[in-house]
Amino acid sequence: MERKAEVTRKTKETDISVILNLDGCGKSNIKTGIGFFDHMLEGFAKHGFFDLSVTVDGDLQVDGHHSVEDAGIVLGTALKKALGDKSGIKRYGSCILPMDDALALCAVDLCGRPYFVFECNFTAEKVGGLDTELVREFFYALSYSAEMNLHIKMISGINNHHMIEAIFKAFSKALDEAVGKDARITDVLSTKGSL
Ligand SMILES: [Mn+2]
Repeated sequence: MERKAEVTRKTKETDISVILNLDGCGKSNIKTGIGFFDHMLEGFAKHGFFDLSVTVDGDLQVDGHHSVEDAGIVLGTALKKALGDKSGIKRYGSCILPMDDALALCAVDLCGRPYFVFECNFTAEKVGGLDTELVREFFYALSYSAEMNLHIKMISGINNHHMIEAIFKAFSKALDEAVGKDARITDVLSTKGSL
């Protein structure tokens, strides 16, 4: 059975729909109105082998904040929904991902409790149409709505495009591992009996 979810969310600031298939092949159809953010979500889908459709109609006349933050909320909600009772999954995943000068670390625990750590200092205000400070907002929102522990750390980096892209790809690889199944896990991987 495919682990798939479709979530829509409409407020006065944004109108968002996300379709996520955790057992996909990396196909994506992304339209957020922010080109660089589309590029990041396409990479996330590709490298995690997720099929992902994201449509964001947001108040970009204000700025990108609501669009990016709310996309994180809806993607996190879709992830939580697609995971169901989390039986059979590895739960933990991590990745240290290089991209030229940038080296990003990402670790996730799909434990049902949100916790977020983000250590990265950007040196540019914007990359393309994306405010670099929104990278933190996106992953914060995603970690809370998916109810996961998420640690992101930039080990080193010079170019802000590379740094952000390394973060998205490291997250993608870490998440792909965490949602992956292990034949030895017959129930839920927790001494509590639930995640
Ligand atoms: Mn790129």
